[in-house]
Amino acid sequence: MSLLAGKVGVVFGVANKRSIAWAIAQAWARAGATLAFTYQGERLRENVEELAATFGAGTLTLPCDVTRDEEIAAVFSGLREKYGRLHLLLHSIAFAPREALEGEFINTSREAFRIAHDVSAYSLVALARAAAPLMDAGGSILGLSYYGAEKVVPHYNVMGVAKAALEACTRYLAYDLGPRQIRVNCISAGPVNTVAARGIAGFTEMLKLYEARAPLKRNVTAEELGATGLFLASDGAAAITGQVLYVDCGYQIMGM
Ligand code: NAD
Ligand code: 0WE
Repeated sequence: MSLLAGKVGVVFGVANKRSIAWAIAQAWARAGATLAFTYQGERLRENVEELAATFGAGTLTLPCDVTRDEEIAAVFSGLREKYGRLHLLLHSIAFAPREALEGEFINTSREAFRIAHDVSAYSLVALARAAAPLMDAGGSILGLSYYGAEKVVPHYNVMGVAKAALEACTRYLAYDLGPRQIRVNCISAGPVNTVAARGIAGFTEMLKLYEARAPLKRNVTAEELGATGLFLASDGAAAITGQVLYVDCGYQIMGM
């Protein structure tokens, strides 16, 4: 079943094999998509090149720190040169300075607020704008959010505010890009043990809490996020845009 045969995609946010971006990339690639990957900086270059090479030696990998306009521009001119078109874009990127995720939200500095929003929310707008001219046969743009966008999750702090912005950006981008048949959606994932999550104090307890409270009595797997990412990229989701789809074993529906 080659749901994405003939599609070209670009994946932002692979750090290692546990990254949610990697799970979604694998699902896309297995469904027949041709993928390119970006990496945040030299520190992650080897990791990403090695993983990308599992899809063939010719897999395009490009550097992209999303806070740098010139690196974003270089990614899309690289994609234009190699493929001339684009159908899929995955945004699986978030960052806030560590101190902003530790104390109280009220103490968030102007600079931490700016960085969190620049990296985690504005970047979706910048990437969508650069991608759209290449998506001339329509497309699917996918971001990753978290429940802290809609309810207070202690210590998620400014990241929750940035995810609320990401979800609103998803809706406004869906409106702007809809006439070009480019869809924009978010998966709101339950907690997954990745680099971005592992450093968080109390993360193991959070996994246990989800197991106890979620209707499915377990945590979501990376493979399941891949499967939902594939659905949202496929024609099965052709009329779905501007949405935040919870993939969290049902945790979000609970009131108590
Ligand atoms: P991860 O650490 O594997 O991925 C985060 C990625 O963000 C890394 O690849 C990192 O290089 C990239 N990044 C950070 N700053 C960047 C910058 N300036 N430029 C370019 N890239 C940058 O962790 P993950 O858990 O796979 O996170 C991926 C996405 O999923 C994030 O948006 C995160 O908020 C979201 N998410 C994670 C969880 C979870 O529990 N792990 C739950 C819900 C949503
Ligand atoms: O979006 C995230 C985490 C994103 C993240 C992680 C870090 C750790 C290292 C953003 N910035 C940084 N900065 C760093 O210096 N998640 C959804 C995972 C997560 O993070 C939490 C959570 C959950 C869940 C933080 C507090 C509470 C819950």
